[in-house]
Amino acid sequence: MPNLLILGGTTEANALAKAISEQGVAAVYSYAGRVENPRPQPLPVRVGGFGGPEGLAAYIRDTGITHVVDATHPFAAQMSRNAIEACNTTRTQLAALTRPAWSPQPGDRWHHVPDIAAAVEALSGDPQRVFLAVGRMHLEDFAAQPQHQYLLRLVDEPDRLPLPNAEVVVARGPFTEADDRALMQRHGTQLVVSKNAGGTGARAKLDAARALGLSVLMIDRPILPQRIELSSIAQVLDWLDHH
Ligand code: 3Y8
Ligand code: NAP
Repeated sequence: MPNLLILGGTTEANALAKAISEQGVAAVYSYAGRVENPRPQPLPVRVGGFGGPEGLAAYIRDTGITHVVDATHPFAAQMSRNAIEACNTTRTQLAALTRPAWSPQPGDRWHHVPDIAAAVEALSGDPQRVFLAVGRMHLEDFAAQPQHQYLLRLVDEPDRLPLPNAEVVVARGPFTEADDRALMQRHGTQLVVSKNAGGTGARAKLDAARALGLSVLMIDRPILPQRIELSSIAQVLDWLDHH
C-alpha cells in the first residue's frame, strides 16, 4: 500500500488531496508554513520546512513514505530541487504535479523577463502605477525601484513594507477577472508584474490587464532538473497504481 507525501500549497495540490482522501490512500499533506492560516485539508497536515534535502530524506525514512508528489508552485524551486535529491537518496518514487505555463493570447501585451532580478531591472525609469502581484517574499528586491506607486496583494497583513509608496490589499486567491479589473481601475494601474504561475488561481489579473489594454511584465519560471511530470490527477492516481 502506498504511503504518500504531497508537497502542497497550490490549487492542484488541494484537488489531489481531495481525490487521494476519497480513494482512502494513506497520505500526508505538507505546507511550508508561509501563511498564518493555510487552507484546511482532508488529509493529515504537517507544516514547516524539513531541514533541507537531508531533513526530507530523514522524514521519508522515519514515516515510511513510499511516494512523493511535488505539487508545489513552479516558483517553489528549492523545494522541488530538494525533493529530487531526497527521493534519489532514499530511492523513493517521485512525480511532480505541474500546470502548464501561461502563454500570451491575442490582445496580451506581455514583456517576458527571465527572473525576479530582471523584473526589478525592467522597472527602472519614470514613476508608474504598478500592480506588483508577486506576493511578499521578494518585495525587498523591488525596494531598488521606490519611485513607483505600487499596489501590493498579500495573503497576510505585512508588519512592515520596504516600499515607500505602496497600497496593500490583503487577499488570497483564487481571484476573478471582474474583481481584478475593478481593483486595477480603482488603483489606476498602468503595469502589472506577474510570475508565470500557470493554473487558474492567479490568472485573473492577466485577463483583466488584457481587457484594460495594460502591459504585463511576465516573470518566467525557474528551470528545474529533470523529473517525472504529470499534469492531471488521473495521471497521478495511475502512477501510484503502477509504481
Ligand atoms: C502557503 C496556502 C487554493 C490554493 C490557492 C495557485 C493559486 C491562489 C494565486 C496574485 C498572485 C502568489 C502567492 C498566489 C496564488 C493560489 C493558491 C496561489 C499568488 C496560498 C497558501 C500558501 C501560499 C504562499 C504564498 C507565497 C506567495 C504566493 C501569494 C493556502 C494561499 C503571489 C504567487 O506572505 C507570504 O509569505 C506568501 C508567500 C509563497 C509568493 C510570495 O513570494 O510571497 N503563495 N499561498 C503555502 C505553504 O505554506 O506551503 O492557504 O492555500 C496558496 C495559493 N496561492 O486553491 O486555495 O495554486 O497558484 N500565491 C504567484 O503566483 O505569484 C497571488 O495576487 O495575483
Ligand atoms: P521554496 O523557496 O522552493 O522553498 C524554500 C524552503 O521552504 C524549502 O527548502 C523547504 O524548507 C520549505 N518548503 C517549501 N515548500 C514546502 C512544503 N510544501 N512543505 C514543507 N516545506 C516546504 O518554496 P516557496 O516558494 O517559499 O513556497 C513555499 C510554499 O508556498 C510551497 O508550498 C508552495 O507550493 C507555496 N506557494 C508558493 C508560491 C510562490 O510564488 N513561490 C505560490 C503559491 C504557493 P526546508 O529546506 O527546510 O525543507
